[in-house]
Amino acid sequence: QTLMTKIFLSIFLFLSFLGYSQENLPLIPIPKQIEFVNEFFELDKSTVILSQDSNSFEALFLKETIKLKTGLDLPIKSTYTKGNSIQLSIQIPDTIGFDREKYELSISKKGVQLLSFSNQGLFYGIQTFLQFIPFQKSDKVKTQGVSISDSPKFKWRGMHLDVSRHFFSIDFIKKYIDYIAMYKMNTFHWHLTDDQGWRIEIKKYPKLTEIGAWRDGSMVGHYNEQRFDTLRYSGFYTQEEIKEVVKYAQQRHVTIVPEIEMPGHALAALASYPEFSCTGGPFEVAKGWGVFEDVFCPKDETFVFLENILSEVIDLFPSKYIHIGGDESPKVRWKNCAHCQSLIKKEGLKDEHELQSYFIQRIEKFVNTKGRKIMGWDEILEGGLAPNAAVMSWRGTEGGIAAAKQKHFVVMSPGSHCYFDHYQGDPKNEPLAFGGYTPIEKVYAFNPIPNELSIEEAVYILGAQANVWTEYIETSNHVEYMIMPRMAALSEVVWGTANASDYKNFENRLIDHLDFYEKMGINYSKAIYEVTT
Ligand code: TNX
Repeated sequence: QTLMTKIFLSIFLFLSFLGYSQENLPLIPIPKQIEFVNEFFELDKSTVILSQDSNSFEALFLKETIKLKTGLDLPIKSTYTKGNSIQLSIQIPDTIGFDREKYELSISKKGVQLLSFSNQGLFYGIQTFLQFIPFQKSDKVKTQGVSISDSPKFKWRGMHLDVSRHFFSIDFIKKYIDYIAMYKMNTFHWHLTDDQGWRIEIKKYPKLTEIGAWRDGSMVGHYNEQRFDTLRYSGFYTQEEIKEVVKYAQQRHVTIVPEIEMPGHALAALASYPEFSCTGGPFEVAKGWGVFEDVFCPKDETFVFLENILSEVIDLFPSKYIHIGGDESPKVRWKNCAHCQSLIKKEGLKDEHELQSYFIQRIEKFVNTKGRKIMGWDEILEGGLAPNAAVMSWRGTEGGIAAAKQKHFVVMSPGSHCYFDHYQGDPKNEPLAFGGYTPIEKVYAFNPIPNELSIEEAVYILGAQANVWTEYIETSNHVEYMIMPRMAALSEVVWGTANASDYKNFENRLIDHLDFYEKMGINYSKAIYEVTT
């Protein structure tokens, strides 16, 4: 061979190798590091799943999903057998502060090796490996050789769901958790209470669900039309059901953060126990959407009531954070309440905003005594942030920026990029939505760390989440439509590998996911195919 042929040959090999690019792999979120190996792994009925613990959830999950997608029913074994295998191994970390979410996946002719420091990392590696396997009955599946090293950028990779405006069954909540886990997200923010319905059983206060979980009609059509139906509407989760869901989520490495709204968005609670309002009521569970003037009154009895509720909530949910709401709480009742005004004087407060801050701080103290932390919507900044509170920034990123500068932890969830109740396509082709326009490209372009923050301040940004308010979303089918495929885009943002300038690359990888939704019977929006003008 002459030198020239050698050079030509290597250029040719190099170019054909470039043909394997990220876009050919249907991986979402795309891993941090991928190296292509020029060989294939063949999965067939002789393949064995090797797991130190053959009863681990991770091994079973891998087995069941391979079976669902291909029909192949692979055995799980705990000791090495010769031949073709998918090996799951947990490594003992030799450093403190190791990354439990990190994993390494190598796929080669010889087999599949998955390595992590924890079951959580293994689970993410499994999710990645499963994306290599087409959803197609087959007794031989060829997968591209790769060597992947991967870990997420953000700790909080969340999805929220409002179950007050409309109620969703436990079975659907489990599916929702499956979707979160499938995209390696790790937080489910469960918005359990609001004006239109109280959805969690509290043993000490049974009227919360006997009365508060029901309403005598619902708004229909757009808010501006002010039309209502007269159907009784209800739904709530028993504590037994909640325990079951918490366990289900734990297996899938999803933390559930419950939200109990206060002092506003409290009409369902006040309809059940009007004595905790400033006027004494009576009240009705709200039928329409919006913001209501009757809120919890900052009386000692109200704090006892809320603390008893929070105690039961804390016993059910092991999450570090308990979300206490704090958003959209009108101050007019407090302005006209003698008790509130004398409390303002007694505590040396300036106004009702500082009274709200006093309210949240008092709740924070209680939650902290239980070893937990509070998180609230960005309104909790007004009148002074409670000392240990984390902020969820929804009215843009400004609240989050202010909180991070005060060294408080932040989850970014701005209406501009993270509201999945907004339209994702041209409103004339879409079901009625709250308003706003948040197409998938916009979600994909979101950066949870605003330029205004220094490197030291940016450390306080825990991550981001999408919110799904359900005023206009009545069915689980419609919830799926609103989140899919936008949450795929968000998952790559919070995993930290989204490249907004190469949206096309993401879109190419998404095609296989749409096919997966199709085969799984998951509803999704086709707005992505819309020609934008
Ligand atoms: C504002 S976002 C709310 C919700 C509504 C939502 C509609 C937030 C903290 N509060 O109560 O459902 O707008 O998008």
